[in-house]
Amino acid sequence: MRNNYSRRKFIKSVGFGAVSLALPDLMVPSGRSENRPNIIFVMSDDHAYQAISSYGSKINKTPNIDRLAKEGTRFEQSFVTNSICAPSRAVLLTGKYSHLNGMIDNGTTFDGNQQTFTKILQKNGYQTAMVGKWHLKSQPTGFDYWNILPGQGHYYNPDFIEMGRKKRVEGYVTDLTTDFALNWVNKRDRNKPFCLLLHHKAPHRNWMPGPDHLEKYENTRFPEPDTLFDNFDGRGSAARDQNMEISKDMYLDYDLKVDSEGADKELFENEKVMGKWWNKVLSRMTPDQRERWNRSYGPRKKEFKRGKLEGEKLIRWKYQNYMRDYLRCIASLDDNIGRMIDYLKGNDLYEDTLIIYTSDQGFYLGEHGWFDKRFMYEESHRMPLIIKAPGQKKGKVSSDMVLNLDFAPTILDYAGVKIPGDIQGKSLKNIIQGKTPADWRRSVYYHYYEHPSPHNVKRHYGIRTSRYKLIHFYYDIDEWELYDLKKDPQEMNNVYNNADYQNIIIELKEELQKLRKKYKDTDETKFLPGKNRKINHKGVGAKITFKYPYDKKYPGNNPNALADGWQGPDKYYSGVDYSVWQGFKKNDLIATIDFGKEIEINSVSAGFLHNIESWIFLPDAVEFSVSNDTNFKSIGKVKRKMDIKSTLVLRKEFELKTEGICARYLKIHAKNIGFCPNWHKGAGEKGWLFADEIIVK
Ligand code: SGN
Ligand code: CA
Repeated sequence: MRNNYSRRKFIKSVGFGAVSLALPDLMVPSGRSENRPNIIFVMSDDHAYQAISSYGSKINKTPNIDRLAKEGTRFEQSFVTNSICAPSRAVLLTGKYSHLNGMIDNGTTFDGNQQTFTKILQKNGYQTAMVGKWHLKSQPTGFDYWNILPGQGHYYNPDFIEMGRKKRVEGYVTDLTTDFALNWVNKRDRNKPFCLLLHHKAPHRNWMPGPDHLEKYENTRFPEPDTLFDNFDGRGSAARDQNMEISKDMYLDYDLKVDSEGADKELFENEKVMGKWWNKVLSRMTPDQRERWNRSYGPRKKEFKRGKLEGEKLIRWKYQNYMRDYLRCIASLDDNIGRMIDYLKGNDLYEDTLIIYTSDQGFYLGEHGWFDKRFMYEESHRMPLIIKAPGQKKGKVSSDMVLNLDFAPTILDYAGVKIPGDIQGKSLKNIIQGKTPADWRRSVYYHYYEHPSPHNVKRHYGIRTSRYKLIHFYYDIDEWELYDLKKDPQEMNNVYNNADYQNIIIELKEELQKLRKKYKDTDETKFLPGKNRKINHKGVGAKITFKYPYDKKYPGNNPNALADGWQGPDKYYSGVDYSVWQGFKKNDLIATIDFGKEIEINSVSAGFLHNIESWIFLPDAVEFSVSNDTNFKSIGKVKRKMDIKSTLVLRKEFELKTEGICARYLKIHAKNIGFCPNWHKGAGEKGWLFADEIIVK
């Protein structure tokens, strides 16, 4: 098998192979002691509890994850505090809610100078490592060893950044992540206990199965969720307005693997396709991998073409194939968890290691017709959580309400380290030992911020008790929802306005306020995006002519938007109002500003937006020229100083001091990147330049 061959080659290249894996380390002290167990925290990405057999999955089997559940504790009421990737990871590291650790959405950058549990472990004699998906933008801190995927990472032949050095590695991401992690365990300092964070990319979108499972489930028909055809009657505008529907928000090529290469137009009519980026992803494969892939996915494309599917039939077809790919990714994940368990057993590490399995949050597998997460509704609010602690009673199931906030203190507790007072979570050790404290929490608090964003889930916060869920959607709407989970476990009926529930609502709102106070999340405005500002300057009211017109989609407030005094904000949390920005697609911004008469110019400055996730790039340079007739003379060029690859979202001023130049006309030339560069998701597609105001003083 070709795949095995290349994996063997890889294993050799990192100097560790199957042989050393199987050898028990009898000769060396394992470095652990009674009170200081080794710790392995395994986190997958978007693994729904509905797709784990010990959680009662109706669609797949996960024998290896189930092994952990059989010997450990499975948590049935485990919740995330903010259902999205990077924020969830920041909560794990800090044991604090997003508003305190600062990582409120995927667009933010994690401040690695703050306290994290791995830094505390290091100070207390642990060696620590982080392998796999990181997604926090800043470099990892608090680890003796790290080897991470940049950004979201790739499934095939991914790049890894090992202690700052990036290289592409041949193989499948789930196998490689396990290889790197176990390799580190194998080479660790055996005089110290260790803590390893093993973070899998799988089964994150776009669900690309590994070479071992490309045809699994090919003939399986998965039961459809009851709510696959939900029409959102009985819910508010947040549920209606999202963009995460299997029916309309999946790409036929990138998500559903109906290859767009050479596809006839008719085949893709009315369907979303990704095009170039999908081909770019495919092009990472070796010829062998590509051939295997094409062989496995050829029949799907043919079937799609033959079926001429529409309406409900098409949704059903998409659901089945979404499940096939998603569950194939999980099959590799489960295999690799088996490989990890076998390694630990073979090396006499299994019994005494604290092993945690979880996902960064839950996920929709067609419930409400959706994929993705973000909502405080059940499927994305709940996360799978299995903990196997040394010496615990086997096969325990806990229905205590726990949070990802509790991971850091639980690990510190098991490591015998004092839990700092500013950590907001609670250790789960007592629960695992069968002694749930009498005052254990009876409600959990939630807050989601990333809006607007591609999936368009509104900002909301709320409270969940074992029976009720109260949610407040805010910012651009003001809507409350209440669900009675006992009568309505699928959350189909918002009973907020039902007279029978008015007393419950009063109680829940009181409790919600208490939690907001307790967790210090009372400032409603802190993470709202900045507002557009009005600035007075000499250019306001000037007339502008363009060499290339701005794009109709982003006209700013008006045709003279670049000299109307309106400027975008400095704070770019999700939800910013983009109305003042004029957008130029592929073209440079070349504009002449006519002040109507000669004026004295002491400085000129132009503001540009940087948001590469939306394909908006700062210009390389901005040149200013002046004239009183038609002969423009350059007065200076301002170069971009920031790294164009930066994923920060911000506005940058390009400012030139001009010291008393007099002129009637000012010309500005800002150079657009043209086409998205090779390293970018939109590689080869037209890039954007966004300008808001040219300030003349
Ligand atoms: C990507 C995905 C989204 C997903 C976000 C966040 N789109 O943008 O579907 O919600 O990541 O996921 S894709 O077209 O790039 O696949 S997260 O796990 O990082 O939070
Ligand atoms: Ca303006």
